[in-house]
Order: sequence, then C-alpha cells, then structure tokens
Amino acid sequence: MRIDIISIFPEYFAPLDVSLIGKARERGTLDVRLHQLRDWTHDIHRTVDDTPYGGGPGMVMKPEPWGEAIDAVLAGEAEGPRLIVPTPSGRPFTQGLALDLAAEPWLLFACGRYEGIDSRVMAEYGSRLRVDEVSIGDYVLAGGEVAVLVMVEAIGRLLPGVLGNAQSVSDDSFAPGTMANLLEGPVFTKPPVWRGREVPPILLSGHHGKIARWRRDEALRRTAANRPELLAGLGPETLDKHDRAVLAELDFPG
Ligand code: JAH
Repeated sequence: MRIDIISIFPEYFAPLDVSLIGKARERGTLDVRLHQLRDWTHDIHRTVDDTPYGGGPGMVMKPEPWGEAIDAVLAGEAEGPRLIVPTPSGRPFTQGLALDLAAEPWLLFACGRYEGIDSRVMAEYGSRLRVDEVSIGDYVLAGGEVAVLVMVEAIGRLLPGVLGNAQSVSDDSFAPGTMANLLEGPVFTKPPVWRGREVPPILLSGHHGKIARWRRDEALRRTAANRPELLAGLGPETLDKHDRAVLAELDFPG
C-alpha cells in the first residue's frame, strides 16, 4: 500500500519510522511519502492560512497550496488514491472503516490546522477521487496530524504480513463478526502470584470450555461497565441464557 501525507508539520510523523509500521516500510509492504504543504506556496512567508469569510474566530487553510500539493501527488498516475481528511465533523473512524481502507492500494491524507481547510478543496477533489472527511473521536485536536498517525497504525496493522503470526487481527474487540462486539476481558501472564495478587485460578485449570465461558463473562461485565451502549445495540440472538444471567447480576437493563 502507498500512503501520501500532506502536512505543514511532516516531523510529526517520525513515529512511522519505528515498530510495526517502520518494519513494514523497510520491507516495502508500506510506502509512506511525506509532503510539506508549504512547498506549494509562492510568497516569502510561505502562507497557508487566511481569515474566514463570514467572520468568526481563527484562520482557515487557503485552497491554492492544497490544490497544487494534491495535484503534484496525483501527477502521472492512472488511478487516484482515496483522499482522507481528518476533522471533528467527519464520519467516525471505526474498525470497519480501517478494514475498508486497508483494502485500498493508495491513500492520501490531508492534515488541516487552524479551523480547517477551505471546503472547496474537498469539493474539487470529490469530483475526481473518493473523499472522506473522518473523525477519530469527539474531541478537538490542534490539527489532523495525530489523527492520521492513529489511522495509519490501525490500517497498517491490517495489511497482509504486518502483524506476524503471534498476533492476530481476527479476535480484535471491534472486528465485525467476532466476540459479537464485546470488549475484551482482562489478560494475565506469569508469574502466577505477583505482589500477593493471584491469576484467576480458572485460567490455570486447563478446562478450555470453562475458560471460554469465564472470558465471556468478563467481557460482558467490562462492556456493561465501560460501553453500555454496545450491549444495548446487540441483537437478542447474540446473548445466551448464561449471558443474560451475568448481566442480570449487574442489574443491567435488557
Ligand atoms: C483540528 C484540523 N476527531 C479528531 C480530530 C481530527 C482532526 C482535528 N481535530 C480533531 C482537527 C483542527 C484542525 C483538524
């Protein structure tokens, strides 16, 4: 997969040199290309922002440098990338969207700063490329760079060969069709007693059926505590009698 990233702070992306994503880049599984937006300005101050039409606080990113930068990235290629623009007003970034984007050959991320990018940029490229404005959560960052790091990691680990055999993508908490959208329960490793705290004995018992049931109970309890809306959204067929008994003990409605 090829990933282009346009930003006024390409230094933000140093973490992509290390760990899983760094290894994938060394192997050639992932081709990440960083671009400085200011390279497509023409004034002495390399200006990328201006005051908002209609008034209001802050500054807006000017369309001209974005148009030149994106045109330069697209130049000479037959097929264009998916264009992803992080913004708090975008569609939610979910594991489902990560899986969808991981199947693409080419992604282009456009990182806004200030109050965002002049909307005509998204309109212009929306007629040539698939454009998604995407939010990674309901909070406001200082710009799109950190959101792009989040998305590149979530997408990158889904590429064939990136995770390795020790880990697996299939039992992730949010992988559609697995664990029925419950959060994962607690995990433990050696030693069996640490600072007087024991590992739950069932996990040392070798009773695989009982272990699976215990893990599901813990997943249900954790989901009820931390993400009750996920439980409320489960189809009735996804909860068996034992599940309902566990939730009843928590006074969970439904
Ligand atoms: C802030 C441009 N959903 C997280 C998120 C994504 C992007 C931004 N903020 C939050 C952002 C300022 C300018 C993008």
